[in-house]
Amino acid sequence: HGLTTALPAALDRNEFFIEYQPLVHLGDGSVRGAEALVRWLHPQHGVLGPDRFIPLAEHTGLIVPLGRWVLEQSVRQAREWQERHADAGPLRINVNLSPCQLTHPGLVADTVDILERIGLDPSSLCLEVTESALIGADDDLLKPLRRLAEMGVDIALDDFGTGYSNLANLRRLPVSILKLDRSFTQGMQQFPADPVDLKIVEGIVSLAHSLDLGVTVEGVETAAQAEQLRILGCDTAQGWYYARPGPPDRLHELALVDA
Ligand code: G
Ligand code: G
Ligand code: MN
Ligand code: NA
Repeated sequence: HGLTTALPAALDRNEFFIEYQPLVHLGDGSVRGAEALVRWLHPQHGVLGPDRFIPLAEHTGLIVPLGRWVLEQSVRQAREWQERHADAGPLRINVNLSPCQLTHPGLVADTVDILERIGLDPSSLCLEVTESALIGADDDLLKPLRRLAEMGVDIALDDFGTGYSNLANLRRLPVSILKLDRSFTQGMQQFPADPVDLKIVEGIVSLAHSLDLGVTVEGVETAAQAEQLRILGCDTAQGWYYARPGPPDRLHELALVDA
């Protein structure tokens, strides 16, 4: 595969870049941070999304140095936002982790090193792990996440609600945020929302809050969705209604608008 063989050189040549999509507090509409989403500016094919190359990077092991690069860039960016917007409260950064990064022995040391070197408080970092990566996870897999959580890093369960995980299992996971899959948000498109989706989201929010977990919703595209999800008690939202993924300075503009 041409893309696969081009990946290692792409990292050396700095062809990857990161777009940031704001995370918004549903209660008051303020920007609280952003999710980092990696892209590849390929010299022939133009901008490639993560779906095109993350699976290849996972397969070849390049995901470990690429993931470390994404983490370092993102932590640096969060630090810069915080310096420029001390008044906006500490803006936070969410970074996606592949399952292969979880099993890599350097994860905790690399993360600690990056946070310390750049000077970002661990509580300003959230690592997103998909629900499917943690289904049936044994203690060896959970240990590094647990250590990061003890340091104050938030762990979010991404795409929550699609993985058929045992809900009782949640207690065992060092997770502090549930990131509801976009499919639930889609059920809120009409007003009133799909009654089954309403019941499910109501149940998830109530379970999450009783376990002291935050709830983030993805894929919010309309004011009606945002309003229904706010009424249902979701805490944080992300989606095109607020902003598409974009360059880091977009967050400065958005955070300044509500400051
Ligand atoms: O960028 P886009 O909105 O198309 O995101 C598609 C998927 O790619 C998302 O589910 C996201 O979790 C994943 N993704 C984006 N950036 C990264 C990254 O840096 N590392 C990993 N492992 N996945 C990412
Ligand atoms: O980590 P995750 O796969 O959840 O990454 C978010 C993905 O969802 C990215 O591909 C991003 O571009 C996409 N996305 C973000 N906001 C919206 C939205 O409002 N609607 C839709 N359809 N997709 C979105
Ligand atoms: Mn994500
Ligand atoms: Na997701």
